[in-house]
Amino acid sequence: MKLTVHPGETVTVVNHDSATHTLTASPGSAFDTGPINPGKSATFTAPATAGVFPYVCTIHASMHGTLTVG
Ligand SMILES: [Cu+2]
Repeated sequence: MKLTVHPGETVTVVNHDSATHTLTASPGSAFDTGPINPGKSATFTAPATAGVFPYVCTIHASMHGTLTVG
């Protein structure tokens, strides 16, 4: 999934799935929601600098996307 946010923005992630997921910057450590249980949400602060930040779900290796900050 591709997401686009503004630098420093507070981003809320809602897990609409039936499994627990994370949204974790990788490579790097720019953001990490930690585990988000089904039906729950988590917030993180977007990086303060513009760029494209790949992310993964640390629980499901096949799940990944990019967060574009600009
Ligand atoms: Cu997952």
